[in-house]
Amino acid sequence: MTNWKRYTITAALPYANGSKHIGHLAGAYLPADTYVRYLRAQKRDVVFVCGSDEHGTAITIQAMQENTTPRAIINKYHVLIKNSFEKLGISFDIYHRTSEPLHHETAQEFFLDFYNKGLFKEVTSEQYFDEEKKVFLADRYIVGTCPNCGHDNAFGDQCEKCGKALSPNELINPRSTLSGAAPVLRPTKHWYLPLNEYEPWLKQWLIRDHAKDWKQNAYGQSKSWIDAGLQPRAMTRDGEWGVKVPLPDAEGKVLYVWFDAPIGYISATKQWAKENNTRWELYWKDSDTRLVHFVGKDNIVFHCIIFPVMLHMHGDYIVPDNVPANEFLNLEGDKMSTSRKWSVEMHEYLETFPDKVDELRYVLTSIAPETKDSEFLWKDYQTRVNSELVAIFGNLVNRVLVLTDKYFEGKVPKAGECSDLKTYVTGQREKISDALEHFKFRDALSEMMNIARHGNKLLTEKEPWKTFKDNPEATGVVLYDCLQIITNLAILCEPFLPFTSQKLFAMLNVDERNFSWKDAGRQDLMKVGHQLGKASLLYQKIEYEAMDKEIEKLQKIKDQNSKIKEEKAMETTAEAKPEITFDDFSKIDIRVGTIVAAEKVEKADKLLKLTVDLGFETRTVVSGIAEFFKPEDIIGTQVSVVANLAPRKLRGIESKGMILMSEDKEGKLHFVSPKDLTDNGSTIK
Ligand code: B3M
Ligand code: ZN
Repeated sequence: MTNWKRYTITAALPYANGSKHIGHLAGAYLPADTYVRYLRAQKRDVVFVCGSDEHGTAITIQAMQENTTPRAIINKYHVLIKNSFEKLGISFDIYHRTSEPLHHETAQEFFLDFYNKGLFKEVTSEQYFDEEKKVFLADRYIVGTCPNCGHDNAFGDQCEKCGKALSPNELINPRSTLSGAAPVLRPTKHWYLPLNEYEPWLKQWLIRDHAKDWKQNAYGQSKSWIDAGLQPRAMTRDGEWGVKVPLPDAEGKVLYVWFDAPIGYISATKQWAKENNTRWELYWKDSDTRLVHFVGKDNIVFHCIIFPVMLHMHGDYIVPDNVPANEFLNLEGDKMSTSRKWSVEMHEYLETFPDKVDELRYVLTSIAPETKDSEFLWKDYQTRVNSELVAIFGNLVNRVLVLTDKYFEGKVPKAGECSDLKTYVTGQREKISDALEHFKFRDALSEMMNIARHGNKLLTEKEPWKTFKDNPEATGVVLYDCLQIITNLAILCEPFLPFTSQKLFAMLNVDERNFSWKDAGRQDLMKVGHQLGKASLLYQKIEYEAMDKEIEKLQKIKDQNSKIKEEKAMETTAEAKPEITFDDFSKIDIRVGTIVAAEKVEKADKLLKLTVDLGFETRTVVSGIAEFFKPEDIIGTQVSVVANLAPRKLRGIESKGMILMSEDKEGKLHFVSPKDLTDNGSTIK
């Protein structure tokens, strides 16, 4: 169906426990905003909702760790994130909060609806409880020894060392990450959503009806979940922070954050409807409404399986017609991560480049991770701004306005007889519309830019500045056409570049409200004789220095992160490792060598730089043993060296090989040496 009467557009509710980066922006908020602006430009009936996701174990734990309250955390980040979105031109109709009473009521109403219909499964099971902190522990907050590989910091849901999926009661010697104490098992009751019972419905709705119109990631991920068989999933948690379970015997229980958060879209719509004197039900319960969820790929199952099942179970609601999920945006060769500081946070970008919002929107749409992960590189950002926005779009607008000012005192000159521009621009409008309808934002943007390219080509070919002396009318005809082109651009660029569009309309001295999407293509948008406004540059070039600064900032973070990693790698742990084959073992070339020189590495407490005679050659080896040995005491010691270890740089020194050490219970290191003196270079096997 394409004749939708109205649209409910959602963008994933950001967790209000930290700032958000440009990867989040590119993943959900920017494409959602572009789509919504496109719908509004056609005067379609649309509501665009978002808000803070303010519950969840993560926020509770963070508050505990930072010695503050969940409330303090969410109040801080709600404002920060909301302001950043506003400045970035993300035009939500409402930015709500899941801590609002209206949301709590709405989420509880859903819960009670299912409860009263007897749809939940009540299950009592034993779960780990931290007696010191008085909380039940989510799987991630329990660590212990992996039963599979012996790693002694395996998480309750997975061992990161051997990759095995675990449940907390499989861990040997479990400990709480909150208090360090051994948790105890306690029985606790929860309410489960029997997802398995909705498999037939999901198969029909998703696998049969949406195989063609959904993006591969959303469809593929959901299908493989369904194919693997669905399990009942607990919709409640033990805890204080969240929406209270609205039952008399549910003291100390709250709704699971992924139960209440998507309902946040509904409560946001309710609040908006209240403020705008309309009925929220039209946007959630009328089958003529198109519901679309914009999310990143990590949110797919919640929006394609769990929430649709909830809407379906309730019965009165529509289900999403599409979930245009994006992949991830990486940064300069690495996964973006706020906690590792490897990111460009939205508010940081705005602080550094406050007047370059459309520039960011442009670049992020050009490289949008629509079908696979993509990469943000500062140099690429600069190139795209300078050689596309400045050199193509900005340059066209500037030339046209300056020339019109020069030859016609800024008044729209007379038109020529006929021009085939109308067909061209109308065609482009249709291409852009079609791409946007199919959530192909990159394609849509590049078709928009083609119009600007077309305008530049016209100017270059016709050279109106050359004809003016002998044939001013010819000059006028070209400029007339170009003025129509840039007016069309002002309309068609708006979904992508709203600030540019506004500025351009002001330079053209017209009210943008007089134009809608369907006007694009017309060649009489600028009337003959109309007085244009004052021209100014749409964009400024980005200088190399600004980019170097950003790259340097990241380099510093990279150095810090690798230092932390290095130090971690130096900490030897006493754990059993998984079995290896004889072939694996025989790949290691262990040799006897003698330390012939040793010195401390500057500014590194743990490192010694050793020169080791291996018989066949003398090598430099950097070793993390400085806490245990004085350089002068170890010269002449025969040691075992892993001789074929790939060289690596430690504090700028290339280390070729590794000295074998044994670590005792106190963590003290001892050389592993041959019992009797032997030849340097002897193999150990
Ligand atoms: N807050 C997860 C996230 O930020 C979550 C989205 C909720 S959408 C209903 O990735
Ligand atoms: Zn393991």
